Amino acid sequence: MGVVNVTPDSFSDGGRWFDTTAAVKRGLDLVAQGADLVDVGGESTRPGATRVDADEELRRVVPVVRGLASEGVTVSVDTMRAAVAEQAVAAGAVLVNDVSGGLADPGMIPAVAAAEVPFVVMHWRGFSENMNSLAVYEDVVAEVTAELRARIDAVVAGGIAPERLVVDPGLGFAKQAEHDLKLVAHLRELRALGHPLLVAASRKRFLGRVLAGDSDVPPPARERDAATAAVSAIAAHEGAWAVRVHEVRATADAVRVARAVEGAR
Ligand code: PMM
Repeated sequence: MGVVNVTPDSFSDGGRWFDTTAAVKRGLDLVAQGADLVDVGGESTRPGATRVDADEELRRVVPVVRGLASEGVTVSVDTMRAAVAEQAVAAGAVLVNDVSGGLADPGMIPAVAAAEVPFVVMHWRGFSENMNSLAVYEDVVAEVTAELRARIDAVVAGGIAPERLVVDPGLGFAKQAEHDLKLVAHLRELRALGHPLLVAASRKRFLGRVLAGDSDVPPPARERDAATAAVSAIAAHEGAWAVRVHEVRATADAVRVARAVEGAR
């Protein structure tokens, strides 16, 4: 899954694709690099980000979804708003990726149920403005798994078919670097929830921390793509359904290698 953030302020690629034509071109580039689907978002969720209003989010997202879908690209929409999900699906999106797992907007679950499209349920504890204060766990793997299970139950009770659900540990969302690493080390437990697993480590802070080593100076987000591909290989090896990344080529290669090694077992 390649990422196109149509935002001025996403932490790793903010401002680069903040124009419909550039964003559509970027999505096509990601497909050429090997992406099977392109995730289009219009609201930054970096820590501390404030929310964009719904009209602005629609203005950013819908033309890009339409442009990519009309080129035959499989498009998902990254949104916490039901109205954006609905209009994106009408414009050709075939999957709704809600980082709040349906918690941010009470209209989301009924909207996705009615649209009959797959839904990504991500582990989420609160909006970006204050999510760092929510990064408190005794056993992050057990708590994230239990909280995801509760969300799955709620989403299914709300009418979305269980076979349409994808789960995601929400790396970096109300999590410190050590929590993210622990979750990547225990993807198998998340697989045991019984749904396809999406892993989105791309360029995130925990990779910056790992790469900083003793220097304590993380490389900039755009220099974390090799580290991202390493997580992609691990995720593929652990049976993830998809990985969500900003640069696709290295990850597509990593996933191919992981699959070939699996095939040689
Ligand atoms: N992370 C971001 C945005 N959308 N969606 C899912 N399903 N999982 C994630 O971890 C996730 C996401 C934040 O990253 P970005 O703004 O750099 O793309």
